[in-house]
Amino acid sequence: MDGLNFGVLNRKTTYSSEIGEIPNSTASIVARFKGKTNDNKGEVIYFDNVRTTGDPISADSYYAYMQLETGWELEDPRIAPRSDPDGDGITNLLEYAFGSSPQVSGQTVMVKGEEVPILPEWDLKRFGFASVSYRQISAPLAQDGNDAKTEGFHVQDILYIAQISRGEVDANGEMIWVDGTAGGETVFEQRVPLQENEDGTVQVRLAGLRGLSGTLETYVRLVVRVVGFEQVDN
Ligand SMILES: [Ca+2]
Repeated sequence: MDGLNFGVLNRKTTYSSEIGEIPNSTASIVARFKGKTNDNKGEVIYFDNVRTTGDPISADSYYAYMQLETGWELEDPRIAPRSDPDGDGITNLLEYAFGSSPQVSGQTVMVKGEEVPILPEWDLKRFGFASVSYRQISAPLAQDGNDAKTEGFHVQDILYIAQISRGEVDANGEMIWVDGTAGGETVFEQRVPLQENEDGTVQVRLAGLRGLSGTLETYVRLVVRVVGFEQVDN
């Protein structure tokens, strides 16, 4: 980043700087931005839209996955998390989370010679216990999210949380969803080991801990959330 010249920033200014070749052994890069003010009256310097560009070498985050899979540039509107450029009804974010291609239209993928659904499959067991089977990125779990009961699963920059709702709504009319995070009621647990799908995903099977009510309507869902950056539509 040497040579980056900020100067006086009373106007919108764009700077770019080449870091140069990064050794293959590099695990992380720290870029430090420093600015000097001209007075001591508490002048504030803002950094906005800081972006690194380059070709990722492994798909360990949403944009790295998208760039490796498609070759699209970050400016390309097709790369946005909510876009569905292959028109199969599965947004790019979900294609990434469930390990399918954002460029191949379809609701299923081949796993060990069998066609399996890309989206989560819900099932209702005896006594109204819901269970879910879904594809999850095959990578080490983050330290802060490794228990389906309490935290959901945190893999790379994706958080997977199974929830139920009993149809109750809050003051704003929004449906109230329950999960075990933040000390909430535990509603699902993992009873069987993760199973390798051998296509970059593992199959996760969670069992419901609360029977669905016989009189009230009960809903289930799997929340998939990117952590570490706010979702932005291009
Ligand atoms: Ca799609």
